[in-house]
Amino acid sequence: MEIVKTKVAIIGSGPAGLLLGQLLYKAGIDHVIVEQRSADYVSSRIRAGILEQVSVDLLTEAGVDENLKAHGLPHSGIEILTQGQKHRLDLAALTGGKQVTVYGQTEVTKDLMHAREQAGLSSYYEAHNVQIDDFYTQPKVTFQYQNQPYQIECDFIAGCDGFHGVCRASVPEDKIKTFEKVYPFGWLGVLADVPPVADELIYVQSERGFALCSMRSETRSRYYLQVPLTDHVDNWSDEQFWDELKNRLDPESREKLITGPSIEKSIAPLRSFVTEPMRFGKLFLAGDAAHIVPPTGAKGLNLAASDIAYLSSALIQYYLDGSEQGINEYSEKCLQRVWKAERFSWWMTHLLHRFETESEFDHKIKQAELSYILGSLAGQTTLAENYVGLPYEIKHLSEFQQAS
Ligand code: RFL
Ligand code: PHB
Repeated sequence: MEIVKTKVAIIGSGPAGLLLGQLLYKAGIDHVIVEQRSADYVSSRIRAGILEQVSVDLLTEAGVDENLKAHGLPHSGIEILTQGQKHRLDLAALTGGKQVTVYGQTEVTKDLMHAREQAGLSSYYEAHNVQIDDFYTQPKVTFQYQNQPYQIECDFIAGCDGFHGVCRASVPEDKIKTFEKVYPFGWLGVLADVPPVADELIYVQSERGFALCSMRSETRSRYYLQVPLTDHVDNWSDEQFWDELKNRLDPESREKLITGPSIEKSIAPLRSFVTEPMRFGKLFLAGDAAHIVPPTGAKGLNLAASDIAYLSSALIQYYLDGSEQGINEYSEKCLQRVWKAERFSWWMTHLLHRFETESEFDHKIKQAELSYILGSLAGQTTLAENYVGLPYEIKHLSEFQQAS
């Protein structure tokens, strides 16, 4: 058996695990990443597209913002289409100048993997049968790598292994509580090399269900349709997808929509899910391993980033001056922000989707709520300040260094 000793073992090489690795590397903290999939698989997954300003700032601090600054598209507004009318929310004007950046999660992942490779840091891709043990005493991670058994002995384990990972599943049942809501529909997503229908994202509430017009660049579009949970991607030809999208759009957008062959098509179920607490002895959960939001508020990747901001800061504090304060506060601080993002994502999902079970009364109330939000400065501000991302404070590496 190969024995590896390190300070932090990171399980999962999604954006959460990679970003934590990069921030620990910057602080000179020894760590490894263990990932069950191949590097190619990880770097080609198509997922999120919107970064809050605080996430952009964190990627800048991690030193992986070169491509982001060159190719990310800053957006200062979004459109909401309801009852055939588009309404623009001027995010920047409503939030004192804040905006979001359109930059694919795929690109974030590639940038972080590239930085990791350049720095020559240890990653075990295609690790099989990953298991974590003794995280209340002396943490261990075991797995098979290139047909060899490995054991990592470490101070801490960072469970960044997503919703289906092994870390949350390893916590004793009496130490963990989960909260869940599953929605009766999914999002059918299509990626296509066609120019976006508009300069800004359009969130569409229609009698036929929700739709979203998003993008990855000026030449690559990402569109979504609300579909029943029972639907299957094979039921949707490209032509059927474009026809249904057109049916949910306003006449002007329908006219402007440029269609083309899909380069990716998939259905994602929608779920709200929170784990409490997010720390178990020397095991920390971060990102989708700890919580899931429906994608309507564009919060999943951004929450993963804010968890990592808190976790990296806590670990840096521990290794620089021996203080356990950040470690002890990790779960509570994360959960405060997580629940607010859960609430916002749930609310946006309710407001904009068609629920089969909703009565005519429920439907009318929802229309009235949307009409109120869009017609009121207070309503618009509430939506905008949640969408651009709620602020949070952490101590940065440079501040620790100045203090010591
Ligand atoms: P990930 O990305 O799932 O990465 C977890 C990694 O752990 C690995 N793993 C294991 N490794 C070792 N051993 C095991 N036993 C393991 N089990 C799993 C996995 O292979 C994987 O590599 O979690 P992470 O890092 O927490 O990142 C979270 C984000 O990926 C997620 O929240 C977002 O994609 C959500 N999301 C969005 N978030 C936003 O902020 N803005 C958006 O616009 C947005 N749009 C979306 C989204 C998610 C979507 N889908 C597909 C659910 C749109 C969609 C359609
Ligand atoms: C995306 O571009 O994939 C995207 C954008 C906004 C969302 C969800 C997904 O709310």
